[in-house]
Amino acid sequence: MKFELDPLPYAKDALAPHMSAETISFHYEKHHQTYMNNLKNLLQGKPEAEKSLEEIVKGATGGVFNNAAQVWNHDFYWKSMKPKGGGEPTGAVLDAIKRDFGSYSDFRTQFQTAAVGQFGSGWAWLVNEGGKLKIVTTGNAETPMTKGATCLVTCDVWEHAYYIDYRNLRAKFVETWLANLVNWDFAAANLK
Ligand code: MN3
Repeated sequence: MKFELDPLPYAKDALAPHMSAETISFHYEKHHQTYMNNLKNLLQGKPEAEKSLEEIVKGATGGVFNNAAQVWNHDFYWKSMKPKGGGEPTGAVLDAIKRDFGSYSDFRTQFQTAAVGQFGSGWAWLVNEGGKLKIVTTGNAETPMTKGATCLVTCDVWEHAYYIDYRNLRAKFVETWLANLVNWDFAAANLK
């Protein structure tokens, strides 16, 4: 792998006012970049450095796993948001949500509850597992992609994701993320 972050899919101020340019600057240029730097240092001169990021995440443990998975999770997170995102999806994603959660409103409530209920640092995900959509949460760097699930979107619920804009109010952040930020086009592409 190249050990370079993918560029952000939008300008740093493109998600304001729901997510500030300051949050994105710290999160992408400091947190995300640090995981990449750590991974590069850990794998320098080792055969794993030739593998793809996905292969490294799936095969690693300990510090290599933590940093590689956080690189992957954050790349997936940036793509899970877009300017003027959020709200109720349409098309195949909405159909699958209705099939597996009953209604969009029920999905939203369950996602909110799961994301707010994840104790400490972690992630809330919408995944496709064997043809059924599920909401899962993971702690720290853990990621459903190592467990055979196809990830559709993820919300980062580490404090660094929301503390500048929302302080301690994770519930307000998740509510805003669902209403204004989540990228259902990305979910639709991952569902195909
Ligand atoms: Mn983060």
